[in-house]
Parts: sequence; structure tokens; C-alpha cells
Amino acid sequence: MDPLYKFDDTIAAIATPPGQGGIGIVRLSGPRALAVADKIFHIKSGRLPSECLSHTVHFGHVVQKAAGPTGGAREDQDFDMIDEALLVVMRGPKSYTGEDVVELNCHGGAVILATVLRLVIEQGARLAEPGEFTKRAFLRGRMDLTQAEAVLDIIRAKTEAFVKISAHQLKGDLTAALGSIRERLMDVYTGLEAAVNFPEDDIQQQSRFFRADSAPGGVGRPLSRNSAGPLAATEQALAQIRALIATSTEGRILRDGIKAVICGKPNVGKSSLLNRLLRQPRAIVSPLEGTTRDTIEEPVSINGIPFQLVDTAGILHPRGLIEEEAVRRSRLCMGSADLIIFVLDGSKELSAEDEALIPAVTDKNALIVVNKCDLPLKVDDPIMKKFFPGHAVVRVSALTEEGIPELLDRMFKAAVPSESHCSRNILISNTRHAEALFQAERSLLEASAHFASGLSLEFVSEDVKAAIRALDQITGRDIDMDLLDKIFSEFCIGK
Ligand SMILES: Nc1nc2c(ncn2[C@@H]2O[C@H](COP(=O)(O)OP(=O)(O)OP(=O)(O)O)[C@@H](O)[C@H]2O)c(=O)[nH]1
Ligand SMILES: [Mg+2]
Repeated sequence: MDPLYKFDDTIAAIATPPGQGGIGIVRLSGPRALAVADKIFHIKSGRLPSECLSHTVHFGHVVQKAAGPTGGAREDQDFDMIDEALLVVMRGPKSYTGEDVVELNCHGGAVILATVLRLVIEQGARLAEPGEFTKRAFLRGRMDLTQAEAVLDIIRAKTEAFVKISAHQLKGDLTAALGSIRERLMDVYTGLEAAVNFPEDDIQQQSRFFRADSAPGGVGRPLSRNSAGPLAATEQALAQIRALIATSTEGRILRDGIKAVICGKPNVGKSSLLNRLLRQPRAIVSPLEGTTRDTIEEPVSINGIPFQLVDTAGILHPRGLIEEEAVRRSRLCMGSADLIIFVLDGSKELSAEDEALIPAVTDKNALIVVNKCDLPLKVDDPIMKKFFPGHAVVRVSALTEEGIPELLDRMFKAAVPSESHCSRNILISNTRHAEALFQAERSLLEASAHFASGLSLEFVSEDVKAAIRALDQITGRDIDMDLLDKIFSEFCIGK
């Protein structure tokens, strides 16, 4: 925790999105949260908010002192009523931030909420920075950094599948997984440090202990409580880290989605296919070649995976500036695609134009779609196998919808590489986490290499320590304030 971070002030923000809604919430957190509420909220029963028990809800009025002279005791005529509202009291440390938290559930109008916020600020609260409530929760140890980040992920999730993963992260599943790796490595580290700091112990025994060929559990005098011995423990930690890294592609896809680019020569039915996949006539379709010029992007969810579908211009030989730009845009999109959907017109034989596009497709993650299968087909399996060995070929009709369910299934399978298809609870979806895990992996590989090369155990110990530090950056146990600020600045105000 940053010793400079001050908790002595009370923060406030509108916690609900801007605009009109059934309710709108103004949230307060800090030592004066209840004192501020005493000044601006009259509970119907006459009790003060600061007299209320934790985790209770109270009906009453948000008020502001009326202009002009007022009496000493609370008299209703001395106050102007701003709104009828519910007050929620959650006392620290068992609150979201770990501090006293008050939430005012007002009517969801922009002016009302701005007025209530002004009132609490006038009574001494200060406007919260983006993510400051969650930052306080983290700094007060209510959650680690992976859990804080999961809060943001849940808010931003584009699909149910990603909400599920984020909820597990919020619950602490990733924290627990990282904790078990850390514990293993700490055992190794303390063992190594003991060996370094007490060299009068039997050095040979120590080195036998760390030997790569030593059988797990069958090694000499234990330096740690892990009976498998440090080297075996390091390898186990490395395997755990790699298992987490292996989930990162799937995690990234669930978070960001898949960019699927529909390409092919003019008139094969790319825009018709886009419309069919979107179930709406988004792109112009016509029998003229070169109908589409701009790229057309639309999101669609396939079995919970967010896809960004991109329809491109089929033009191959541009005539004039506009078509040149169309070709440039198509190429750019194909270059950045996660998945290419290469469309052919099955009612015609493969042409030189189709063939010209093949090299740009075959080295990619691509699905080959033979469209217009409602018409007599002119391309057969041997031709497809010859030109697209190793690629999945799907026959569809954008016109009749034939083959579309199979195409959707193929797209989903092409997007999610693993066997599990989102059945896991822990996925590394955050690049920051993935980078730190790669760093931990590198450090442990260095530890093994340094040990094998007979280098002093001091160096091996440093490597293991570096791996632990990398894990600590993920959980926030060891993180600098600038990075922390950056992470929380992406949050919305009021969270
Ligand atoms: N019979 C049949 N016709 C289709 C099918 N799909 C598209 N078409 C027709 O093929 C023609 C071209 O369709 P588009 O979707 O505009 O083709 P495109 O590939 O986007 O063409 P460009 O934008 O010019 O590159 C239109 O007349 C469509 O009605 C299909 O599955 N079956
Ligand atoms: Mg088109």
C-alpha cells in the first residue's frame, strides 16, 4: 500500500450512468460519509443516518437548508426537499471500500443527481476520481488487483461468457491460483536463501538437493516444507504458469472478440453473407460487380463469442481513386484479421481472380465458403482440396440460408482454439497479466539454466525472486503507484 495515500477524506460520485433512469445513485465513502448524510438526509423515523446500523436501508428525503433564518432544532419548514430517496448505510470495514459507505438511491434524473452531489460536496465530501472507490477497496485490502480489474471487466463485458470469467476472477479464483504458485516459489526461495546464508551446512548435500536429476521427494535433507524439493517445486510452478499462459489466447478472444473479415472477388456474395450472418440487410447487395467499396463492420455474438464481422470490397483491379482506396482498405482489414472468411461463387468455376487471392488467404486462420449452393455447383471437392489443403470448406447459400448454421459453428470453433470452449473458470484475459506471467516463466527458466550451469545459488535465488515479483505485479502485492493510477483511471467515475 502506498503510505502517501490518504484515506482521511470522504469521496462522492454519481454511481449510475448519465441520462434518465428509474433510480440514480450518489455514493459516498470515507470517515465523514455518515456525518455528511446527517446534514442532507432526513430519515422518516427522525433517526440520524449516523445512528443507523450497518447494512440497513432507510426511507426519507434529501434536503437542503432553506434560505433565511431557521430555528435550532430540526424543523421541516427550515429545509427544502430535493428528492424522496432511500439511504443505504454500510459501515466499514465490511463495505465495498472497507470504509463507511453511504448510498443515496434517488430518482434517476440528471439535475436531481447533480444537485445531491453538490449538496454532499458542500458538506465536505470531495469529488471521487475515476475508479477511486475500487482503488480504496484494493488499498484497504478488500480485494487484490486481479479482483479490482475484474470489476472493470464485468462492467465492460460484451458477452455472457466473459461476464462468467470475470465473475470468477472477482470471486478470487485467479488470486487463489496465483497464490498457490507463489507459495511454492516462496518455499523454493527461502530454501535457496538458507543455503546461501548458511554455507557452513553441507554444501554437497545442498547441491545434491537441487540437482536436476534428483527424484521428486527422494532428495536429501528438506530445506522447505515442500517434500518434492526445490527443483521439482520450481518445475511444478513453471507448469502451473504455463497452464495459465495457455489460456491467454482464449481469454483475449473472450475479452476483445474476433475480427472476422469476409473477402473474395466481386459478386461472390460477400455482402449477402454479411447480411445473413447479421440477420439484417446491413450492406447493399446488387448483381453489379464492385458494389461494396467501404469496409462495413458490425458486431455479432456467436455462442457467446463476440465477433466483429467485416465485409470488404471485392475489387481487384481498381479504376480510379475511390476503387484504389477500396482495395487498400480491404487489404488492410485482411492483414489484421483473426479469421478470414474467403467466399467463392460455387455456381461458377474457379477463376484467375479467385486464384489471385488464394495466397493471401491460405497462410491465415481461414474458412473457405462456397456460396450460392442453391445453384448447380461448378466447384467440387477435389478442386477445393487441391487449392485449399488443410482448410475447412463450408457450402452455403446466403440466399436460402442453407449451410449457415454449419458456418456459424465453424466460425465459433475457429475462434476458440482450445478443447474446453469456455468451460474453464480461470482464463488470462488481461494483457498485463499475460506479460507478467511470461516474465515469471522467463525468470524460472533462467533459474534452471543458472543452476544447471553451476552458478552460485545466489543467482538462482535472484531468478526465483524475480518470478515471485512478476506474480506480485499481477495481484498488486508489488506494484508502483503510477501503474496503479493508470489501471484505475480506466474505470468510470463512481466505481
Ligand atoms: N443464387 C444466389 N445468389 C446469390 C447468393 N448470394 C448472393 N447472391 C447474389 O449475387 C449477387 C452479388 O451479391 P453481393 O452480396 O452484392 O456480392 P459481393 O461479393 O458483396 O459483391 P461486391 O460487393 O461487388 O464485391 C447479388 O445479385 C446477390 O443477390 C446465393 O447464395 N445464391
Ligand atoms: Mg459487397
